[in-house]
Amino acid sequence: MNVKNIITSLETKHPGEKEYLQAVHEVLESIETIYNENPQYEAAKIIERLVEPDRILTFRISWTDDEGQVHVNLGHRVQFNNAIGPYKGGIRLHPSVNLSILKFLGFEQIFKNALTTLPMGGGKGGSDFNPKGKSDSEIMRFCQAFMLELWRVIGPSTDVPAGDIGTGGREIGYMYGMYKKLKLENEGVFTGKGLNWGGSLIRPEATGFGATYFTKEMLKINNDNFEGKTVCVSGFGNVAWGVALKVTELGGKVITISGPDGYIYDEKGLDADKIDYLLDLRASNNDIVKPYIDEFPEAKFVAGKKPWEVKCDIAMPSAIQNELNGDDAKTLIANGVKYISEVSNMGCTPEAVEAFHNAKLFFGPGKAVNAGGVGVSGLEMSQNAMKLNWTEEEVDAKLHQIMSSIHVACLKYGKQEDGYIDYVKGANIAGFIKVADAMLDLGIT
Ligand code: 2IT
Repeated sequence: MNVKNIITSLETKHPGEKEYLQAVHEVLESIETIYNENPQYEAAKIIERLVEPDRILTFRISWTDDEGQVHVNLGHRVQFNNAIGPYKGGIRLHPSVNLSILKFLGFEQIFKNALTTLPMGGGKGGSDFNPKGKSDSEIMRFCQAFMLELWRVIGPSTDVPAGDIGTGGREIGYMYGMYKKLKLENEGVFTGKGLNWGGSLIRPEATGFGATYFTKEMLKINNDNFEGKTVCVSGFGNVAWGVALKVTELGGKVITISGPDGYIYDEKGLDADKIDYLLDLRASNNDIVKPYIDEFPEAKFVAGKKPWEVKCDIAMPSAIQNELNGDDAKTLIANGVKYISEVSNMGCTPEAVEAFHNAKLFFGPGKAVNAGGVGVSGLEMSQNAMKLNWTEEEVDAKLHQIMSSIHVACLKYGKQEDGYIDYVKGANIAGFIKVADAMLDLGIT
């Protein structure tokens, strides 16, 4: 394999799909050596088959707002690879959504899902619909219209969607309600369901909790822990909330959160009351963080900026792709950051990752760090298939197990000769080998 040639040919075939090309480039760079050492991969054209989705469904969604105005959005489902299990991945509802973003997310999902140890392939879907500021009934009408197309291509053994940015428990409810109406089955396609109708305990917290468990492992191999560490978190959605809860519980001090309006710096750190307040703020369907300082005047609001200028021991980007760039990385490094746990999917730009690697810092990539979310989705599927529910303790213990096994896999394939752990390489190689070997076993399809 020649990475440059493959990327050049993909650029010609898919011009302008920059996030997708970025994600593919990162994985190919990591696996190049191992790929070329194993000629059976090249012989079966594993890379050429892996970088193109199995199929993509694109569809129009028409819905009516509360004033009777008609709106049209675009929806997609990228079914990327199902070598090791049904396509699995969330649905993103955000005005920035386009095919490049969903293809990058679907591609990442293949390796992430392989790392969980559970039998799940990779997929992703979404729409450029903006849920912010919409009424409950507008959200319901949109979700139902979205499902009128999507239901045909999903199913418990085919493709199992879930939440992502803009899609939480409420949206999953409306989508799953319509799916059941159309399909006349109740086998639990969709994860992130409500507890009363097939959901799993710990699923809402799973991404943030899992990310914190993974970071705990990164600290542990350095004989370190969260106690007294300052942690900069971005975002304040479902994922950032889970991170804040668990980091605080483990003795870390979460000193920032952020929204599109800017960031909050709370020197004292978040506590249970502040985290509860954040939940209410989010539930008010408003993604701005400034109101926090009205409630907790000792904190500061910094308008229009990201929190990476704040001095911290650990940085945990938990908002959206490419939210931490090369300059941010330099600032964090100059301020003495020691660990970077990428909780968002591809939250750091390639320049940022390179800067962290050059400084020999511990950088956990999203597909390892945030795999707890889809990991517990896999556990939700297991519970649905067995038609029983595990307790909170059982699910949390399994989540722990999943995250530490991902950490072990990263060490196995990421440990360099000088002892430095390249978690990016580790995660990419471990995920790739599992999927590639499955593809070899399954023949040319
Ligand atoms: O990025 C992700 O891993 C998710 N949004 C969760 C996917 C899932 O199927 O639970």
